[in-house]
Amino acid sequence: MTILTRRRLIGSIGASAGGLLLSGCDRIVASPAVRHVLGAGESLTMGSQRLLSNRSALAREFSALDMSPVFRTNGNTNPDTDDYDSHIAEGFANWRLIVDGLVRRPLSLSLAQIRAMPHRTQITRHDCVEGWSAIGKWTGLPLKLALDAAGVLAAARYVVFHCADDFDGDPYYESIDLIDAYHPQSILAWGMNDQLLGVGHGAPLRLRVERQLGYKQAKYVMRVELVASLDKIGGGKGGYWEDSAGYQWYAGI
Ligand SMILES: Nc1nc2c(c(=O)[nH]1)N[C@H]1C(S)=C(S)[C@@H](COP(=O)(O)O)O[C@H]1N2
Ligand SMILES: [Mo]
Repeated sequence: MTILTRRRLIGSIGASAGGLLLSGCDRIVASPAVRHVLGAGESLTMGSQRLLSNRSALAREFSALDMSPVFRTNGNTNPDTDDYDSHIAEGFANWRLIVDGLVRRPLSLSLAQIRAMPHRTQITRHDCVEGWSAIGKWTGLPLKLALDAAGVLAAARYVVFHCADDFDGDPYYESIDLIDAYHPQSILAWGMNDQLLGVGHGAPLRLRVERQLGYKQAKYVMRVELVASLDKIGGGKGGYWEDSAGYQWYAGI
């Protein structure tokens, strides 16, 4: 972000934001097919049906007037590794998002490819467990589209987000279940507040999973892995803070 000119930033978001892709994407979100996937399952009991449809409800979306003048950064604000430094220097031209694990077709996507896919924009409130909130505008690839492109296998139950940063050698990672992964507001964001996502907020790609707390919003995402169990990932509790500080894995709000 630092080495990109303002003109290029505005150009790249401006070119896509008003285009057909956006409306196409909004249609995807509104389509009964997606709702069917989210609330699906003829054999489910009434109780689990209710649970699923609750979880598919949208987080509140705000208007541009509600956006916080300052959206603070938190946790790691730069992975500070040699590898990441080179990506900054190259404007993330050689960054790849890997989608692998329990998928039919593992993917390696460049940012150019990701930005050429349909995107969704949402203005939402971020709630950090430390007691602060901020309203920001996020633009990115619906996670569902990445998962569909890779072809999720029936054995997969969780999506793990591997990040480029660590705390004292323990890599930051997070995970969600497939209900949240297919939620229409779950996106891999590459834009924030009408600019390309900055380093402090997780460039070049960060998760937005709007029904959960701040620590689930993994920044610096470089790999999305589909797994059947979280047992063998990190400390086995599904995320960096879950492993190290006993935070809840399901941080629903
Ligand atoms: N990779 C990574 N993701 C992360 C963190 C982090 O330290 N590393 N911190 C989390 C926490 S606790 C919060 S509140 C948000 C902060 O996002 P922001 O810096 O864009 O405000 O990122 C979350 N995701
Ligand atoms: Mo947080």
